[in-house]
Amino acid sequence: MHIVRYRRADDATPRVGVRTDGVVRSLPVASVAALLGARLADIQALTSEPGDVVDDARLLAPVDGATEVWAAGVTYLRSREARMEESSEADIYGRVYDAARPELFFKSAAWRVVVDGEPVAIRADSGLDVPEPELALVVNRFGEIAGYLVSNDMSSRSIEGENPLYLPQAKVYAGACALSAGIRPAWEVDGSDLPVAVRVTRDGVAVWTGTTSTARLKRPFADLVDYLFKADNFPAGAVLSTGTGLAPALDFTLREGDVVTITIDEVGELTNPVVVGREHFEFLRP
Ligand code: DO4
Ligand code: MG
Repeated sequence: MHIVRYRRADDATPRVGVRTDGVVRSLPVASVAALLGARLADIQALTSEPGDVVDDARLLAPVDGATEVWAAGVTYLRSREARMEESSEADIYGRVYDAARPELFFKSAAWRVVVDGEPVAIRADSGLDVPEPELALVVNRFGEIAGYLVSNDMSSRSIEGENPLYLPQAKVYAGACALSAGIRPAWEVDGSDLPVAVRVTRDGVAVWTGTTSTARLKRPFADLVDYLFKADNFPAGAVLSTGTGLAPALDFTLREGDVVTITIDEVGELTNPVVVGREHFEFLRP
């Protein structure tokens, strides 16, 4: 079962439901943000009794309202290595990998998130660009992990590599944050050892593939959530992308027209075509 946001053919209002074996059913809650304001036990109870079948649902990005997307960095050995190769300041990545405090950064407001099938972007002023395949935690306002999503933390390696203080520009821009459409409830799946796979195709040919497992994540999920909630409140919950364990060699860069597919067993699949520039994202509105 997945928790989804959807829109009906004849109704502009986004709604919340559950999707099981391809069938969407409605839920009596106005938004995912409202759902994430509830305790885990109440979310589980609400989603266990869905209403009518919705036969014309178009799935939307799985977050809304005041729910923010955050991300963790350098949480896998492969990410540490890749950053040390690309950066003018290699040492800081080694230090953060070993430190008690994780790297956490703001990634996206809910309205800026793109979903499966929509484009992801390369910045027009960037020269070296990658998708970052990541498992994302969906956390309620009480810091309980309610579910999981597939996330693509699109990144400019050239901008971050030039100077780590450019990280927000390397990570936060139109089309930089993609999430899979359905939240897989945490009470249905153990996220601690899930295969993660990426495939980038160019003119129908795979130009980069990779696999890893969430078991290689250096930090427990609960530690990442604890640090996120240490000094801030999330009344509409948060999505916390847990970092990438997959990075290509430095001679690979994404190009316009590539298609990125990320699969996490038991959680979902996320496929997005790649475009260049912010003009492709005027369809996103708060
Ligand atoms: O330190 C830069 C960002 C790292 C990141 O996004 C990752 O490891 O996934
Ligand atoms: Mg990342």
